[in-house]
Amino acid sequence: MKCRKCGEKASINMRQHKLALCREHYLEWLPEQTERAIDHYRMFGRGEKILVAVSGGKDSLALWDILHRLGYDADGLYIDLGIDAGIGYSSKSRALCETFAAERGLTLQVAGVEQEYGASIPEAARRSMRGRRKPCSVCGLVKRHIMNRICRDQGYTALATGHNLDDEAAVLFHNAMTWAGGYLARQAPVLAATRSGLARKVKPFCRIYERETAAYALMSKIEYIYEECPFSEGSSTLYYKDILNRIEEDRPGAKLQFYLSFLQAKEKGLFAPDAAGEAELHDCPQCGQPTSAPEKCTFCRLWERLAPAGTMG
Ligand code: Q46
Ligand code: ZN
Ligand code: ZN
Repeated sequence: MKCRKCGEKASINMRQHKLALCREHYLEWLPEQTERAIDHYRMFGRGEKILVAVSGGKDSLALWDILHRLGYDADGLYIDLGIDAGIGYSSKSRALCETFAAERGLTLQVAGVEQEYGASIPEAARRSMRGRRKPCSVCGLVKRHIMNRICRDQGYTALATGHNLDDEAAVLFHNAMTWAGGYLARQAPVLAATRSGLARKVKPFCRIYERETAAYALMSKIEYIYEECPFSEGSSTLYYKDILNRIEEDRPGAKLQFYLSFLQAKEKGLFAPDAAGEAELHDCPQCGQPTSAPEKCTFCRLWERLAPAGTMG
């Protein structure tokens, strides 16, 4: 197999694009594709202050690398969840993010959940009785809050995450199985800020296959954590990813078509947002973030419930 651009030996063959490329041309091609998505969906422009949520995995580090190479003003945010699970998951992934940033002279913000709020994610989940087996709902809540807080306090206008096509297609598959209208209406490459001070949420890799981000990370010698978060085991996302991979194997390009056709259908109004489902938002009196809860937001109430009088400051 030869590189389409230079005729040298190809390092990657992408059946879904009928395209084979050598290392050098692949490392040019993926940033070009990323930039196209950024422009096409109007994610952000030059001169904007962007925050990239990095987990230490291949997708988010490849994204940060590419935004930096494309010349965007992008800082990183690592949220230390305090997950050990016998493999030192958080400390290992944090160290990889710190090394990545230091080697490139980039700014990495680190927010430690335990240091800032008094309990790690698994502990908060256990003590709040919210998902004692799986801390994912507490984790999602806390991550969203911290990302919003840092964007608001430090003036970032866009928050970029490393979600790739496989992630997006799996979520779409899951939601389509139950025609979850509200979720389908909100799934998009760009989520506009609902309030002033909140950042727009963007997914520059939404059209990029997971295999392509992995190849980029390997070819550009990015050191990333190979293990997934131990709590992702058995998740429905992994289940749907597996099914989609089997379909893709028989019909290269099926995943991309599934996702892009969904976006087109949505543009034509197939999944109009359910006005009744859009709850009125107000600012939480404690932290100031928008919430639909009657008074304080779910995040503030979570930490209150964890602190029986006299045991925590
Ligand atoms: S939610 Fe759950 Fe993830 Fe948090 S606890 Fe791990 S698997 S990291 S995206
Ligand atoms: Zn080439
Ligand atoms: Zn609050």
